[in-house]
Amino acid sequence: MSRVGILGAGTWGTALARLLANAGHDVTVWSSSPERAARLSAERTHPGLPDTAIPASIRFTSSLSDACGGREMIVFAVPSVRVRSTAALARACIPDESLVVSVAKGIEPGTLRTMTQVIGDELSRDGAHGGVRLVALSGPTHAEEVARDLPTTIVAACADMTAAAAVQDIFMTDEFRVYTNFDVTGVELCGAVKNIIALAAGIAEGLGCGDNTKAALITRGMAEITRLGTAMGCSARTFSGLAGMGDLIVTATSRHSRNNRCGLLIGRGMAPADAVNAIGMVVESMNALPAVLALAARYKTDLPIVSAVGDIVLNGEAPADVVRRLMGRSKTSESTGSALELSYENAILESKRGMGMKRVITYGTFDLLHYGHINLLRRAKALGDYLVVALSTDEFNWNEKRKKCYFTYEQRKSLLESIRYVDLVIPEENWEQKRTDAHEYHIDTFVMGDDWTGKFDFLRDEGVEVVYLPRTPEISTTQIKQDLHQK
Ligand code: C2G
Repeated sequence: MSRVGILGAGTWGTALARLLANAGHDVTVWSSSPERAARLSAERTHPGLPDTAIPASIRFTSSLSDACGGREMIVFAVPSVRVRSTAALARACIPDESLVVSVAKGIEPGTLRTMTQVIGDELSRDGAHGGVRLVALSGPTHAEEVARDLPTTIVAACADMTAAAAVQDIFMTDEFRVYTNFDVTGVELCGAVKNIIALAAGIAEGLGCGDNTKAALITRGMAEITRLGTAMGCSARTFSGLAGMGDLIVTATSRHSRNNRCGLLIGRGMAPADAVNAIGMVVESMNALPAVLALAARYKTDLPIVSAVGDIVLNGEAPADVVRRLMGRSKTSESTGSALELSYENAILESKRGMGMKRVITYGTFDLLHYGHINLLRRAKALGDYLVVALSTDEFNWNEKRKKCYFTYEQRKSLLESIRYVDLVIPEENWEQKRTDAHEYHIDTFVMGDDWTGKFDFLRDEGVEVVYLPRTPEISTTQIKQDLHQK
């Protein structure tokens, strides 16, 4: 039995509270409204779940310390636009070492951070929550169906798989099947962008389009989410999974979906703001849209359907005109070069893997390429047959290492690709991607210079050999800059 605090008494928070209480956990639900907490406590039904009885064991409160104090797991089930403020309010009450789960689906406008990143930002402000483990819980899960114990699946995502497994253990029931995934950013990105595709599907239906159009939007919408996610360093496999394809299907094809219903009203001619008011509840796609468009610009990724929704919702263009423009775009292919090359590469390597083909990966900035780098790459390649180099992007270098490179990412990439030891260069976008890369690229051996000794030993838990090689002592990019500066 676990003691759980659920922040947010909406339909999803209440449905999850019921699921956990019926599984024998001790559940307290927090609402920012004392009236709503009192009403739910007295009436034991939720307006959004009229046919569902709320178990007597669930306590409702408007006190965050009641909801969080002494809890092993805290679930953020508030709308995405309230996650940051709620995390700031709850920080003092959330125990360190607790599991903090986000079921909110969105990307924060401005910062473009995912919901677990937003919660992490706020909890880390006091420096006293280093032990908190942040997990995203997301998938094809209409609250109305979960509240009726209809068979449902969902993904618990965290770079720390023990945390994901702990959340899996708490939520798993005979009707609620939880899978784990490393790729927390990919899972959260799916949750945000699929709402926009669902809105598009509703708009199309409101215009009188049929199932063919809906299928096209789901399929091409999934391609857009995958394109953006892989550009961000997420695992392509995440997008064909439950949090991606699964959640998109259930959201784009169901009347339970507020995003879909809101799109229907817009397609029938209602102004977006009026459509949201008519739904009367949070329509997450409206909050996510500006942020996802900004992510697409940051990662230079073309998202035609998302952009079309932006033209309608943000620029006030007529849906019918936008659909015509979307359909009239220049011809293209379903198989993009990079995806084709990579899947081709992997197919070849998979076939050779049987002959013991070993794949090695290493990470770095590789600015002002010098013989110390070459020594590292040569020795790394000698440990296997295929060397992947994850090259730090300009953003990652500046945001995480405060390094300003002389050469841009594209210039450093082309230099690395010309080295005979290097077989593939991929972007290094964040510190967490090493786990997903190890699986995505079937890595056998991870290599770094010994200035990183011990920092990446966790990869051994993924069955990857970790090797730290002696640096070439007398040379470094910094040294080159200093020497040149003095001349
Ligand atoms: N290296 C080396 N000898 C040198 C300089 C660098 O062996 N004289 C190695 C480093 O140890 C590292 C690789 O070459 O393994 C790339 O070095 P950098 O570009 O400085 O990489 P760094 O900025 O340390 O980034 O996630 C890991 C980071 O991206 C590593």
